[in-house]
Amino acid sequence: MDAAEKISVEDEAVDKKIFKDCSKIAFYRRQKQRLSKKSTYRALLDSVTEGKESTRFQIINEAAKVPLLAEVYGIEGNIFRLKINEEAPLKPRYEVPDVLTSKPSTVRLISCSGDTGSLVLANGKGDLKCHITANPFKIDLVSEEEVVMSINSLGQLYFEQLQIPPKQSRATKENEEDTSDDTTQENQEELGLWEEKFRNFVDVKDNGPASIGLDFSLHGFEHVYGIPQHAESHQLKNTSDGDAYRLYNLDVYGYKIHDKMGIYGSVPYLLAHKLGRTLGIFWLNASETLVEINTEPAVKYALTQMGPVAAKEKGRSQTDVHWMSESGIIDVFLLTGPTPSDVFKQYSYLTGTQAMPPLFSLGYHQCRWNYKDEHDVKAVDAGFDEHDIPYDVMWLDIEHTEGKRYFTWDKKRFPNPKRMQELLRSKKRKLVVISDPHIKIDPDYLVYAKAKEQGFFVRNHEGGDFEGVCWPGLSSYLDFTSPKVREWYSSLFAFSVYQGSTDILYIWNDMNEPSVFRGPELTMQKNAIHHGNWEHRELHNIYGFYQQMATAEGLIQRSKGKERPFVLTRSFFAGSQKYGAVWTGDNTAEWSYLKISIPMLLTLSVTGISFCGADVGGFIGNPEAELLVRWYQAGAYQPFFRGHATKNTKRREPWLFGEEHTRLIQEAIRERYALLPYWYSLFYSAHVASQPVMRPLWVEFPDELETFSVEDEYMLGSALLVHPVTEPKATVVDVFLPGSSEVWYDSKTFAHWEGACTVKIPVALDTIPVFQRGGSVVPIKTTIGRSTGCMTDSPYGLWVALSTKGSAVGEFYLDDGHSFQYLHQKQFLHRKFSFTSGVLINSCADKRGHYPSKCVVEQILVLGLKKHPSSVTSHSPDGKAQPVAFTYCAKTSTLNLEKFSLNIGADWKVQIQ
Ligand code: NBV
Repeated sequence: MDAAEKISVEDEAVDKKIFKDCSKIAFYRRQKQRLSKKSTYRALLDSVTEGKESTRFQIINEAAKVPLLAEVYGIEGNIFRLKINEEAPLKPRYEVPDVLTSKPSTVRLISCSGDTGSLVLANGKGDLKCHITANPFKIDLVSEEEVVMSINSLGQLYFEQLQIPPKQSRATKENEEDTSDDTTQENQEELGLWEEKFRNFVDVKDNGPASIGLDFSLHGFEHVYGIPQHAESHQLKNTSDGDAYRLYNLDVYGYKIHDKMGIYGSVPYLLAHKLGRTLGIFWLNASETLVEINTEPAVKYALTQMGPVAAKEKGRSQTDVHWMSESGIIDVFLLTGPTPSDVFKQYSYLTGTQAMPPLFSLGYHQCRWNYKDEHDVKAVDAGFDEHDIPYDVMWLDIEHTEGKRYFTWDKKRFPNPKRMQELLRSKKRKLVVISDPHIKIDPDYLVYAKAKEQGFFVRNHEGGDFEGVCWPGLSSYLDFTSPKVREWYSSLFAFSVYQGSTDILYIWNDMNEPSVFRGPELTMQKNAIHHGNWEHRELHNIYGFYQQMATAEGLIQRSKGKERPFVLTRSFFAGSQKYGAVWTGDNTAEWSYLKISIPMLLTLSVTGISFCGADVGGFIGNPEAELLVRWYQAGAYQPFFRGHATKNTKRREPWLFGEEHTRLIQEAIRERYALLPYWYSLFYSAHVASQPVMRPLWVEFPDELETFSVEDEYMLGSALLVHPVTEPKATVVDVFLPGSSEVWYDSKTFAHWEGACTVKIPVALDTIPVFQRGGSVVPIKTTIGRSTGCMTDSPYGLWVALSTKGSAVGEFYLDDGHSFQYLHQKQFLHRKFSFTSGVLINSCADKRGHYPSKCVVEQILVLGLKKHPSSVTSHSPDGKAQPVAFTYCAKTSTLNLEKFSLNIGADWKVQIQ
């Protein structure tokens, strides 16, 4: 299939035949077949050695007799790590590098073994224990005397030892412990040990079978989440009657929804939650991975004539999670919580937190495949100003280049890229251009020639450069797994090298699964060779991670380390949050895709990737005006906010759908801009404190069972609850307001409700159901400009929503919005607002930070104030007391302080009497 063919094929929905389901995956079949035979592992506890960092012992399979080496580590912050590898593999097995932020600090485990058949390892405090049973081998994770998780209690530990290829050794059969009776041609094919066929593709495996697997039983848990990316519900489903969740990064244009097939990115990290405890399982493996989930609920329902009734309480609920990977080693981190917030911190301790985005990137982004030429860009840019719609970033897709040669410009369409960027700069706007990992094979193309000369491409099985077809035609693929290649790629972003680039140009990495048009499942052959002679199969899922890493580094370097980068990537892995933003790829302009964007983004958010979004409007197809409006309204309340459309779609800039719809889109985007101070503060909290920006309700209300399955609404930070309208012609939405001691305020009408109820909210096309939680303070901008940069000096407002006890707290973070000075020079402002007993106080939240701001708070809105005040007085830092003008509305219990003017960064208070 060539590029043109691909587009025409892609006019239709995804052709699932191109992609494997589990039955087509040989290591899955092998594990299933072998596990049905039940051969168990035994831990040899007389082999235990206690090293400085870990406790090691051998485990042995009763059939294979070849020992495996298990290592248990205690890691700072209540984390356990279990590694299992062959004791003496024929050659080293791949261990994923570059994902762990630094070597995690280990804590000494104290062994307090009971009897000969078991070993107990405890963390320093003794409240967490690993109870290892020798035969059959099993590990129980015990927290405060409760077994919360068992490992290998189902006996699914599976480890294929590396073997000498059959051609080289007549003794092979002896090593193939489990296949000795399966030597028929047919069976060899079925097992896919050294060769695996799929459609017209043959995967030749020089290393033979190397797959691994292990089971985890989560006791008392029936709610599990995570393991993106799938177009599926937030809460993971049982896989017992269908395919496992697949983690294999693939380019699936118009992916099907409610499907467990792998799409663009993979984070092999699962969270489990129950009342009183949250856990995480981080399976550090970058090869193709499958995850089976089996949940047994505590309560079974029986059907009677009167309808379903809860049958007798069955012991305890349990969720079994079975991980299987094609190769590598078992390297798994057990995050023990106990709270959701603790698990987020534990995970980011291992993989890093969300990069602090430059402020502009939280504004609205305008993209299309393609904005044709400079003139088109100019006209679209002007359109925003004409219609008074703020936006921050113009995007250029692949056609901006000279024949899809990244780092170049099509001279006819973009004769003067710097001039174009100056126009954007004059409005404090930015440009993002695309840069894919495939490089056109063209000796006259400098990027190609240099990479070729230095041997920077992925190699094929035969040792030459890997060649595959992508947008430019025949291409080679940069080997981003090599530090040298990354260093070189980063250097291409230097202003002196990247002709026509300026400091307002940022980058978009697409097709980095990697997408290879004629490849198996539209990706790279698994036996392609990377740096260090590793096969592609070992590291497939981390390829895109490395491209984004090198791109972000390039943008930092071009500014001599001063400026924060912005890089959007389609493919990602655990830890990608450190390098920028992620989006959900090629979705479709249908209501169901708008709806599923919420759970998809919630899943990314709880797995560390806070900066995520879905193409507004739906990439494929033409949304009707109502859908487009609803999508803008939803997108305005999602972290990465970009309108995008594929090539053959009708133009859909916000003003092309009639006056009324233009106004509604404008309104939604303006709401986004009004809330920017809150967004930015939330990103700071994600960056420094690991808390997701977009939060499923269970994260904020972990003690309320009713929240555990909610995924049509969510929290932004801890203050706002958003329930986007995702149904056509909606006149009402059912909004669940959690928390029996909470009070919630409609952000527009100020109507309020007590929590723990579902309310019917009437909606018109201009309604975005957003509710502020009583007890919170949300900082906003009161004046909206053309772009975030134009709003630097504009005034602030505070929405103070009182709790049932009449109090509220909130935070506000500010820095220059673009540099690393907040980090290196502590040039930031971190304020705290608190309201109690009628007094609102603005105080410093972090004394280390200093950042002068001219901005004032000019409006304060207090929601839920029951009594008409007799006076309001402000007390400024110099001790001056001044009366403040106010209006009070008894009907809605709101107090509005206008004509207020106190600096946002100063200590002051306002007294309401
Ligand atoms: O570069 C073109 C598109 C891009 O617009 C889209 O956002 C990506 O997800 N890209 C995929 C490649 C082609 C898709 C058919």
